[in-house]
Amino acid sequence: MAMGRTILFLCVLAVFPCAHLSYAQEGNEAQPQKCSKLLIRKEWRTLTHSEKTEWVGAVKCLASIRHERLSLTKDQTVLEGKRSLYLFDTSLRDTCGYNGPTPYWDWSRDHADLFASPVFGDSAEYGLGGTGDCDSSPEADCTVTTGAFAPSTGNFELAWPIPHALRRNLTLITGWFDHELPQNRTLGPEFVRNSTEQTTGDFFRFQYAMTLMHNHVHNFVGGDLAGDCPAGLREEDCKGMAISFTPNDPLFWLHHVQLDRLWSEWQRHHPFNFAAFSGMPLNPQNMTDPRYDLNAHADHHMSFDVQSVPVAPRSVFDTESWPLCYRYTDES
Ligand SMILES: *[C@@H]1O[C@H](CO)[C@@H](O)[C@H](O)[C@H]1NC(C)=O
Ligand SMILES: *[C@@H]1O[C@H](CO)[C@@H](O)[C@H](O)[C@H]1NC(C)=O
Ligand SMILES: *[C@@H]1O[C@H](CO)[C@@H](O)[C@H](O)[C@H]1NC(C)=O
Ligand SMILES: *[C@@H]1O[C@H](CO)[C@@H](O)[C@H](O)[C@H]1NC(C)=O
Ligand SMILES: [Cu+2]
Repeated sequence: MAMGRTILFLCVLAVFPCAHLSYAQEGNEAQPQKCSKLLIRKEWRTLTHSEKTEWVGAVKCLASIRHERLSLTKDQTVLEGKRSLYLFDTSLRDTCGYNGPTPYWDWSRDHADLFASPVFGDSAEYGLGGTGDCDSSPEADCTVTTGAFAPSTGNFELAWPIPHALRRNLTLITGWFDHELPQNRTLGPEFVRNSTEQTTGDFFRFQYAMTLMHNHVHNFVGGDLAGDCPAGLREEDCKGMAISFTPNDPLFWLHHVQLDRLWSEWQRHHPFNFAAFSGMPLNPQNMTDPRYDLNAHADHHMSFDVQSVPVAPRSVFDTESWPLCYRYTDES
């Protein structure tokens, strides 16, 4: 459940499809509970090789547990292939025995050369792999061939929401937008600082900046993180999908934890920010988007997808309280 905050947040942001996210709240709400300990979240490059290896191992463990819940398309068609059990951080720990820190990717450290980021490491033991092979053959499909999730590492296949290889196509200019600016323009420390320091008390403006950073990392990485339809699947099967492919890339979790960390930084930047929350649409011209809820407020129970229990934003404001129980290493 430790991913809950980002999940919640981005569903409010609602520019990227939210159905790819899930929040599982455990326990009994009527009984206030205390954190027995605080888990620590750390930047990926500060993890030791053995911590990285353990995290990668737990991700593979979780991704290998297949189940048959959820139909995938809007018309309730279930696609071939068992999906992995992939409800993240809590399951990594409870189901796959992970005990280490929850990692995040602070991409602002790499803004000047995102391609050289340590998150794209090629170690077959603990690297998350680099850009994919988009060219060697028509079937190459931007499959990631380096790192611990490459098909060549053996008897392992990611499977969200169906079994298929991890794909990436790192690029600063995607070609998807007119007059496109480089996708890293919002990923440097100055933009991040502006986002947290120039939006005091204004959730709407903070949300807007967060959405840009969120989307631009998805766009830069491409492949699964951009939710691309795998080559083996018919385009029309992908189109109606109620669940996005984006969490198939383990980098998804590192990126979303970073966004959660920025929210936490913003909350601590000024007392007006801590409980600031609103359901304002990002594009006020378009009130018809069903994903926007103008009436959303901190006590509003928001549902995400069929696997998740609705949760009120207020219950996840404080990362150091139950049910979240974590903190970031760089917080004082
Ligand atoms: C974006 O990346 C390019 C190429 O790596 C670099 O020259 C540029 O400074 C970066 N822009 C920002 C805002 O970091
Ligand atoms: C990969 O990204 C480049 C842009 O840098 C684009 O031209 C190309 O079509 C993409 N390849 C695939 C297979 O999506
Ligand atoms: C940060 O804010 C300052 C002051 O408003 C502005 O001049 C600058 O362009 C902003 N930088 C970025 C990267 O948005
Ligand atoms: C408004 O949102 C709806 C639902 O997502 C979409 O179909 C429509 O194209 C949007 N309109 C504009 C002007 O963006
Ligand atoms: Cu996302």
